[in-house]
Amino acid sequence: MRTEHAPTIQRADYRLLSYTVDTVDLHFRLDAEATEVRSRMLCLRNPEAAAGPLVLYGDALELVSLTIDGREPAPETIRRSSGVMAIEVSGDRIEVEVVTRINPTANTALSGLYRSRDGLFTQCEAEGFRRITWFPDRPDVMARFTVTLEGERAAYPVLLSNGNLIEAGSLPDGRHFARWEDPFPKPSYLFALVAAPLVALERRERTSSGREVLLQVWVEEGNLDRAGHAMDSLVHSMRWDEETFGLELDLDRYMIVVASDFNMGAMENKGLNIFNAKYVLAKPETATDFDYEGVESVVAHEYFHNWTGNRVTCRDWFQLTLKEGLTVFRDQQFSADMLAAAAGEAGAESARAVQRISNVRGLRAAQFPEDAGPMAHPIRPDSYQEINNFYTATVYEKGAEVIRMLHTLLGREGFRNGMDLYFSYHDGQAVTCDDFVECMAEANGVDLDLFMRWYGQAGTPRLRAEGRFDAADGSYTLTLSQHTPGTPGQADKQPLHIPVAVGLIGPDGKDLPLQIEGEHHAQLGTRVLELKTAEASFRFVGLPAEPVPSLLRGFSAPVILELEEDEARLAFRMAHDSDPFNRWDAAQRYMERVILAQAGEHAAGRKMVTPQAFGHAFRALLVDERLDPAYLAEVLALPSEAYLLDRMKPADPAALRAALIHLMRDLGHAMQGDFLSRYADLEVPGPYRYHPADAGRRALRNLCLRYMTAAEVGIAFELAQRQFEHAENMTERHGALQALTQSVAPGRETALAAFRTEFAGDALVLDKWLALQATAWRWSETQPSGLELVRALMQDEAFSLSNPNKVYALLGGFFRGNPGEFHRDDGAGYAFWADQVIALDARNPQVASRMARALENWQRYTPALQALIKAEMQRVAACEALSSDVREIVEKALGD
Ligand code: B3K
Ligand code: ZN
Repeated sequence: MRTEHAPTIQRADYRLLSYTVDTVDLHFRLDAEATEVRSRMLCLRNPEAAAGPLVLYGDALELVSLTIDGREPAPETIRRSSGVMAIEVSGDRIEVEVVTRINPTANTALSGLYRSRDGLFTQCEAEGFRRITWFPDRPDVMARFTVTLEGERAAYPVLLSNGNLIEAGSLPDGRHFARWEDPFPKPSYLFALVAAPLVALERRERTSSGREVLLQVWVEEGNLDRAGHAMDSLVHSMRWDEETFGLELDLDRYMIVVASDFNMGAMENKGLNIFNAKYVLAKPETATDFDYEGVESVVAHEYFHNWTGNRVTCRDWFQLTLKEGLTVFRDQQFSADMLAAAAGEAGAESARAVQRISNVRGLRAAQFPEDAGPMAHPIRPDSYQEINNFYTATVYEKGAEVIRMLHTLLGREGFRNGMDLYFSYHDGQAVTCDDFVECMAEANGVDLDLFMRWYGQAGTPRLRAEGRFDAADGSYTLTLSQHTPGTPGQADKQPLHIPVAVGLIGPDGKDLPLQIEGEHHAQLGTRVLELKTAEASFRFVGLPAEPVPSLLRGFSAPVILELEEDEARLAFRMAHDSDPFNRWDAAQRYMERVILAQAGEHAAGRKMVTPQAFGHAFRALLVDERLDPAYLAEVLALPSEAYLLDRMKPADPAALRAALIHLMRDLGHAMQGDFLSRYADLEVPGPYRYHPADAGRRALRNLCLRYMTAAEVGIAFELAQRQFEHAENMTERHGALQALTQSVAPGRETALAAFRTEFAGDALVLDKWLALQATAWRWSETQPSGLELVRALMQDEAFSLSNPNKVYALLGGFFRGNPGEFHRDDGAGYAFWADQVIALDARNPQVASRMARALENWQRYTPALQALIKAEMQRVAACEALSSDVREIVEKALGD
């Protein structure tokens, strides 16, 4: 028998609770197998809500006792249904005491209180607090928390919770306690505790108003030398938020704690952020430049949540993008500013483009496919079965794009004024996306009603552009039209308010002055057109010659631009577009065209040939020493396979892989001299420092090496080998190992084995080792298939099904990062996928659901693959005890 469908929660069903919590006093008697939690709540009747019972939520709890105003409630006053307890109470103030018992070691879902290595950690967002105690576990219930932690001193020498430490001391029998008080009312999802043997890197800083704050990064003994970069990133984030938004740290103490087992990147618990080790620990020998960037941006993201998320939080989980879209936008701006500051004035524009490119790469690879599949949802969804499934690229990344559009439309100052108003109205409240956008509108005296459609409409809009030049009067008419394809449950779409940043390039490659008919003056450079209807035309006048349009500069809206451009135009923009983002995008479009054409040839059994003109355009950039290396590394890197598959109809992963291999080999071979000389020139002298300029050189140098080893250029294997052996930092080490792995290099296996031995005790580095192999292409028939390799690696001690990072590295790497190997035509990859999803679901539904999502877009593949995937998906769906997480995914994918 199958389990029931999980109930669907509707946004429209939101109701205020009749009783909320004013204060809560928690007492934990910590034990790895049996922790006792006593919660005393002062609950208040909400005068604005309809009369009703006290509602508490609980999940996987052993209830020890429950009293209301000191008495056990009569059984007939309690109604219980799955996970909800409704108690008939009377009075405006009631004291509720609940005692529960939980088993952190048995909690393999890593939600609630769980054990990781020698410590106890919590993860409460979205609904983990109800796995600790019965509570009105909703974000609109904001209470003041006091927390007492009690445990064995030897096992748990460090006891942390939110806010300020107000008392600590010894207890009999080798036990001790600590009492924490958080002065800010907060929703239960921001509660946290840590009890573990840890040590802290500490720093004292002054906030802009002169208050001294204590910053701590807590890590396992022996890892203090990897905590410095996270600390620096935290201080930079503090300064940035003070300078950019006038927002200051509000606590006396701010802690970051590392956990080795963690479902996602990190969590913004008030004053006590808990982080996946991957986003804290970094030292040159073990972390790549990319890891350093990741640490900086995740530390910033969680820090920025203190205002956008914690001080002002979400009324309900449908509003998730209120805090996530906004906070991603803030962390993206922060990273761009950090890169620009490091680059200096002359390099700032290109440095910012590098950041923008990486954001857009992410959006196109993850969010566009999501928005075109069975899980498509607006940034503010209307319904869900499992909220954990809605921490998506749409809510986060498209959500950030929506905020960015507001920033573009209102300007920096206008946006800041809107933010100021938002905090002045809503500090300390749980609010909605409408409240946010209304502040933006009010502060700027504009009407954003039409703009609100971005919050309710799913799917990636297509922006069509057509230009007509009239040589007789020197005018250029640009007609923009929009269309959004239907998505599940939302067939009809309305026109959206789309900012379109435009430039017109003259025949000499320089931007032309832009003057729209009726205007008195021309303006130089880019300007933003606003498309608010299904179609609109803009007539530019006074043009000396036919221009080449450069549209959607800086990716001014999260849309797919449909513009007819021949190869000559693409090459022209690749060489001249003054907007560095669009210059990159021209190269990507050209590559996409070449790759998809070649994949088509391959699928039809014809020979693949790289067009000469493309080679010329590519080479012109490769040898252009005026371009910043970090930027050039982005320009010369191929579009992601995920994005290309999304653009391919039907998606044929094997043909695509063949085309990619062919193109890399062709380019590497044809330009070997250029790759070689750039490789030689780009060497970074001196000891490692994490600096964008050095990182850019290393990135481009590693990319050159990859093209060369792919093409089996004689000296390349030797260079890669030498780099692997002599590198003193992980960026170069890893780059060399990747170049060896992604090729037929004879030293491949030996290098992998040496790396495995050298880093045998280092979980994070071993994750890289797993991921490199999971994502390896098959460069020759003599190499093992991806599936064989992944199966073998599952037996390696470096792997464990219970550690999320390992699952993401090996299984995630294979399912998502290696389509060419995963989508075998015998379907063995899919059978393996189903087995793993089922096995994982029994331990950790959130991790399982992420893996399950790797095949949700199965209907995009070739008919033969579709049939194979469907059968395996049905096998998963037929399992008796699936979590609501995985069930929602497979049922939506199957269209049930
Ligand atoms: N807010 C958390 C994400 C929680 C995910 C819960 N399944 C991290 C972040 O976005 O900063
Ligand atoms: Zn976040």
